[in-house]
Amino acid sequence: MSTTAQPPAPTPPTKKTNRLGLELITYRGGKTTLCAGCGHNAITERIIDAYYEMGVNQYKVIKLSGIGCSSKAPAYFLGQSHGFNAVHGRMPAIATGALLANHTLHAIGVSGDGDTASIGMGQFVHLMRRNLPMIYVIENNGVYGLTKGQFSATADVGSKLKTGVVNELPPIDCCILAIQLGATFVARSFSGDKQQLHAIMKAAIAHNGLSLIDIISPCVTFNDHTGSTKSYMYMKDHEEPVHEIGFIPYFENIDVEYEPGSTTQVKMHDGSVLRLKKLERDFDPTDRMRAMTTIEEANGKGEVLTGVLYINTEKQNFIEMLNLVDEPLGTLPLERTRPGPEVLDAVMEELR
Ligand SMILES: Cc1ncc(C[n+]2csc(CCOP(=O)(O)OP(=O)(O)O)c2C)c(N)n1
Ligand code: SF4
Ligand SMILES: [Mg+2]
Repeated sequence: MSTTAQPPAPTPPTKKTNRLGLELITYRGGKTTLCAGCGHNAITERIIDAYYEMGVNQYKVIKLSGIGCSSKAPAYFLGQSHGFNAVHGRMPAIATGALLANHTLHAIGVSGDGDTASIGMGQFVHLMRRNLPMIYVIENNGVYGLTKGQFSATADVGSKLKTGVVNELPPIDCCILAIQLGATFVARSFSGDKQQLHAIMKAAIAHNGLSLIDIISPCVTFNDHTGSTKSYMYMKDHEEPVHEIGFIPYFENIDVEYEPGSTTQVKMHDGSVLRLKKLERDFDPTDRMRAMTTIEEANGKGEVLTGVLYINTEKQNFIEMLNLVDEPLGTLPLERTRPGPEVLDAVMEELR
């Protein structure tokens, strides 16, 4: 029998977990069926990272979408959350109904530029106007990817399809529209800007109102060539971040040094802090009118302004405005939702 001492067994590396004790992998969904290199896949990764880092309880999340390659994305993240893949352009109505039935849920919608700015425009504008507390992501590639690359309503004037067709209609800027109509967190980013998009996603999770995030997300199959203004190359040359974004969730130590003169500090609803450090231009994301004109001016110069373009943490959201009871409406018993015969008799009496 050997008497040689055995070396201690190596301790297995401890797995990294979030504040709920969950690993990143648990925030994933099914395997993507989108094209390799599609910007939408990169956005999915940022959503997974953000929900993991924020320690969101997946069982309290509802994922919503319309129709399009982009609208398939919710199948690829938060595999344990509720989901509803709606009709083309009709996700806002489903989201509104779902949150009215249960306002304790956290909602994230993923849409495309076609799903939002063409067929879905009628629903989109009312969602913005209502400031429904949810995240609304537009995966914006300037084309209808799923139906083989026709121009969408966000395509820029002069942008060229592979076939040589040039777009002559002016684009709809969903960020300007959202700010004008009443959304309270409006951001633009680029699927290739990992750091910025990550910070924006986390801040949007903390926001207590409508968070509209318009993300330029190149379609590698139909709109990533020379002449397109929604390609990786174009965005590399034309993206203009307005600030450096720092986001400190409420459950982390907030006492980090910052330069007050050049940094706008916004306290979010849940106690998290958003720090926006100015870059070249003087941009104040709390000034609604200036935000709209600055985006418009940049558009005129062919620049794509990115960052948190507008934020308002004071305005009531739709659920608060309706003064709903605390419990989800969907869980109320019949006796609290159906008026009794005496109430109906009184109404009938009034109409007599
Ligand atoms: C009512 C209806 N009209 C038209 C279509 C066809 N259709 C499916 S996806 C789509 C556009 C998708 O474009 P977008 O929302 O930009 O998503 P992407 O595929 O580019 O991510 C269209 C027109 C449909 N499915 N339903
Ligand atoms: S067709 Fe375009 S938008 Fe659709 S998955 Fe492929 S690259 Fe993405
Ligand atoms: Mg599209």
